[in-house]
Amino acid sequence: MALVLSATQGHTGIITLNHSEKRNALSEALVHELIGVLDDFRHREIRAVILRAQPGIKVWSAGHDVNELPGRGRDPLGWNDPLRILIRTLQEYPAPIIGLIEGSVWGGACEVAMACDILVITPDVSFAITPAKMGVPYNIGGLLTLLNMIPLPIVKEMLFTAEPLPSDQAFNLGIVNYVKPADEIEAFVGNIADRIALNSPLSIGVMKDALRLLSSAHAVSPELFERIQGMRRIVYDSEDYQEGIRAFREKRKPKFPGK
Ligand code: KGJ
Repeated sequence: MALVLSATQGHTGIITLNHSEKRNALSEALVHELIGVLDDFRHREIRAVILRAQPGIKVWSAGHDVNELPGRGRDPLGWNDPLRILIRTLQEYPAPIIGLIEGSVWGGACEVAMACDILVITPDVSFAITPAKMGVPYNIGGLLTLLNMIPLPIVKEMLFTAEPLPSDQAFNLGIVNYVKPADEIEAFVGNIADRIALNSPLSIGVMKDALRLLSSAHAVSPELFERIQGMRRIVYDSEDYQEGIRAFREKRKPKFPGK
């Protein structure tokens, strides 16, 4: 069974996450299929992409596949981690990606949403960024994706509490473009994609890339980078990290020793 479905309508490509049994967790296999579809769309010069889950779903995506997080002592979100590869692919994709979101969005899937160019959600959507529930030190690039979309006090609250941000707050803060009822969202998003497809794909592609480069133009010196990586290492070497992953697998609440 395909973990990801794809379809095209004129110049628009539609990607549907299709692994609801595992709540669309971003496993290596699912990410691989998703990137394969984006490659195909790129060759077919698709001008707008809609990224969605099955209609009416309760969980849009449960985030990183926790069972694929590495054991203690290895960076859980290193350069070649599937989530990292997916985020870069979405950000570097040469046409706009519209996130059509229903249901709850968890952990790394929040970053996937924030890596989309335009977000349209239903009122039942919530975004919970949960590395603190797993003892995971989120990575620098990932924090920057979040910081580019979410005001700092809200990012802090989301990261520290790991609790869901509701749709109305996400809309009021400008994190999402529109909130639409479930029975209207598909037509609404399709219409945005159609309007984008009438414009110059070259102009849009260059502006998207320029915005990506400008918004990632933070001055991170090698020293600062290495310092943050060193701090992160303390976390993924810790008992907290082991306990977080163990607790998820054992379907219980974690008890973090804080070391
Ligand atoms: N990874 C792997 N498997 C998952 C994940 C996941 N993230 N989420 C759910 N699953 C699997 C469960 O283990 C079940 O497998 C199945 O999907 C249904 O889940 O036991 P199995 O059937 O073999 P469940 O929990 O029974 O479904 P619901 O009761 O509907 O609850 C849905 C929830 C999304 C609320 C729940 O599954 C959940 O809390 N999942 C984890 C959400 C989360 O915290 N994700 C963040 C992962 N971390 C990150 O993304 C990152 C980058 N991080 O830094 O931490």
